[in-house]
Amino acid sequence: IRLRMVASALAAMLAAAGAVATIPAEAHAASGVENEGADCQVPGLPDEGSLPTVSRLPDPFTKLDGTRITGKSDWRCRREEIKRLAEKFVYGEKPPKPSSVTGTVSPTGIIVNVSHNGRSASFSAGVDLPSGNGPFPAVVVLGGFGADTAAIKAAGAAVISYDPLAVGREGTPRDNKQGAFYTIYGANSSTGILAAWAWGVSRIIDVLEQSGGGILRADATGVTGCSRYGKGAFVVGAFDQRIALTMPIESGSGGVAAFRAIPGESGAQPLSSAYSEQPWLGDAFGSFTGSPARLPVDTHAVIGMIAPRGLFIMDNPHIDWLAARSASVAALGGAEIYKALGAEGNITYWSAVQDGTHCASRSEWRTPLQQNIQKFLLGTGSYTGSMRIAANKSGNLAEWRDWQTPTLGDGGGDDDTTPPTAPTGLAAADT
Ligand code: MCU
Repeated sequence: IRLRMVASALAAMLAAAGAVATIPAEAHAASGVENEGADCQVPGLPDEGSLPTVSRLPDPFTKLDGTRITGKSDWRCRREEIKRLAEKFVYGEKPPKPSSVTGTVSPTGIIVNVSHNGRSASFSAGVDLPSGNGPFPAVVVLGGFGADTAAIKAAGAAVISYDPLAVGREGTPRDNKQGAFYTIYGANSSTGILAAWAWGVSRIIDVLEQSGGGILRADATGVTGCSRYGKGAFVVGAFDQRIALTMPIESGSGGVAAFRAIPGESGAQPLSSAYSEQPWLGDAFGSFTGSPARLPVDTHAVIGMIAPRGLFIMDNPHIDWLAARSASVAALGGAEIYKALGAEGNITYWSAVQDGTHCASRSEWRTPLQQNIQKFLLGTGSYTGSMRIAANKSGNLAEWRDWQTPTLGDGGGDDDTTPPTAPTGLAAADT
């Protein structure tokens, strides 16, 4: 009976919220929580010294215990393993919500105040609403360039202008990192600034949730950015399951590009350069710049952390440095995870574009950008994702894997914990 009461209360809430219920289940794959797998029991992670060399993309479906997942619901805890491996060896740890997050949302801006363990920090972001009546979905735009903000607004989403450098600065040495994240977690934190930027976006979403959703909806957030901010957008989407749509642009090395593929891609930014140019990646990645084949995860698995949520990857095949062939390898590998989860239509990779200018405004992406916003943030339209890979920067997945994509059952396999609850705190509170 209590369950039924919860269900009807939930239905009433959804009806009151209006727009939520209109988003079809497949498209509205975003979660109500930052990390659905937080309660998964993950075996001990390997030590850096014991990692085997695996020259192809590691099998994303094989768990740390050596067995393969068998059901779609098993992805929840396999994703948690990938998350922890990616934190340990690639990005550094992204801590969960701090003990206090407060702030405000207005039609022109968002203020975020955070405190944790006796340390406090604040940062703000701009808000630019589309025409019409809210509450609106929003796309967080990292940095001030490369994203088609006019197209975002014309599609009916607000733009949240986020300056990542306020949360994780560039130009600092690794032992003296700066910005709101490091004010809280310490200047010698080993977490790289991409994960710090992701933490900042998660705190913005916390504030949206607390605001009551009158201006901006908290359940329909996208993220985008170009170049270094494309790397950031990718990590933001991977590490917060409340993000419904992730749209990295020309993200290159340290972004979508498969780490293993980069050394063999002529002209691509070397991993040592991506590691040293800025503290984008975590300090631990320094051990892998010359041996990415020892990494237990690659970026195809980070794409898998986003699955089955909306993902629209944009790349530029005209500048070798941007590593678009390696990104296509990751996208093709990651798309296998979307397929296994029955959500192949939720991923798009698009590098077939004319203009060679880095972070240019591109007419080819305008329509799919708006269709992705409609599908994942507004719940309208009938868009289906696809691979539009430039011929000169097209990787061959067959050369990069020795595993096959499983047919995952609809029920659970041997899920490691209780099944996921409905995307609301209500069901959990009922148990
Ligand atoms: C693709 O992103 C970076 C690239 O990794 C850097 O090497 C280069 O200096 O800057 C690019 C960028 O952020 O351009 C705006």
